[in-house]
Amino acid sequence: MASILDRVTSKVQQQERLTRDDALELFAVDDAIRLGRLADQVKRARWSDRAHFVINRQINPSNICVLSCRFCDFAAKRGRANAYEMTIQEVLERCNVELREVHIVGGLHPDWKWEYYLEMFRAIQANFPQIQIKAWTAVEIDYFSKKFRLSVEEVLRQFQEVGLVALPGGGAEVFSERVRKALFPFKIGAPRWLEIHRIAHKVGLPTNSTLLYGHMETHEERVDHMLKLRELQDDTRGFTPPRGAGFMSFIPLAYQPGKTQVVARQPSALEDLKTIAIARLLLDNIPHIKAYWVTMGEESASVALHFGADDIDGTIGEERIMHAADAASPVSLTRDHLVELIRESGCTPVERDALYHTIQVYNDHAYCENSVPQ
Ligand code: V47
Repeated sequence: MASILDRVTSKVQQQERLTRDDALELFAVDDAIRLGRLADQVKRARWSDRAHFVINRQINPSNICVLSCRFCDFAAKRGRANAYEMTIQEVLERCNVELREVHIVGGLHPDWKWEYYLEMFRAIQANFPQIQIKAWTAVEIDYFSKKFRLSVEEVLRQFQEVGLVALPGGGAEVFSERVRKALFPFKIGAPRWLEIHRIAHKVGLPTNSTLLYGHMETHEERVDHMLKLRELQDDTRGFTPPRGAGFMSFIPLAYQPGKTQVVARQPSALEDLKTIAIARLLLDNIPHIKAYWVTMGEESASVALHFGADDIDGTIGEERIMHAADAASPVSLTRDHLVELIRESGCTPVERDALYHTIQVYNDHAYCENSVPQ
């Protein structure tokens, strides 16, 4: 009988979709190198040897959060020594003229007013018109909608008016009620997360998607999570022609255990690479698979560019969520460092904006603009 890798190879050649069982069997294969090569072929058919990155900055305006999720080391209660809140001026101080994207997410703050959130974006737009704002997870959008008694559509519409161009993929964790009850019982679950992304796609906001893995979830739960994303993407992609507003990317987030004692250590590099490869093969309708260097580490992220990933996020500037959980990676990387990292892995660095439009292709030491197929 043909092996799972033979069967999946033939499905890939025939452009046939992988099933739940295929993905589960792939998690069990020993030949991770062959799995990676197959995912790399699929990635290359779409993106050639290109690897995307963005000059960006993460800003977490506050870690004060009404929730206390068991897996999270970032959130704090007001009055605790590590609790902080930024003024709009402090948010602006983290922006500069080099940036293409700001990625803004934070705790569910108990008292900030709706106007504060809108004013933050207005100030960024007024001072740095070249910056695209990608902000607020579905968890935050749900919170704003309930707290300020606005529909989700209205929350998104008002943010779009002041510059929001995309939603990040956070807050999805893993779409499993079993895990939710154990690790984040008061946070929205899969149906609401998916509903909010569906609405975002409908109003023309592209979004990202994530999976938090390497804690107590099973491979079945990982695969079911990815399949729910694939299903939503089938439904909503193309809501807004010509580009369509669906998921732009999928980002597997390797869990950093920090002080939570949920697990003793983060997933192995092999587990990270297999998850990237299976995502590339299973998520045939999500264009970008991101190897997030902050959680994977630079070393695994550069290998992941040969296991199906075509993106490594960006310069980041200041990362607080994973570093609150003692992530070993740096908090920031320079553009030159990212370009070198990608080149050393044998790929062509492609600088992009928040919506994956090409800014520069770094061919050897020269570059040409806008030459990557979208
Ligand atoms: O939702 C929290 C995760 C997410 C830990 O959309 C942790 O481009 C690992 O979503 N170890 C927020 N993960 C980060 C996020 C993200 C990051 C980069 C790019 C994009 C994008 C989105 O981080 C949370 C949660 O799933 N998280 N704590 C931890 N200790």
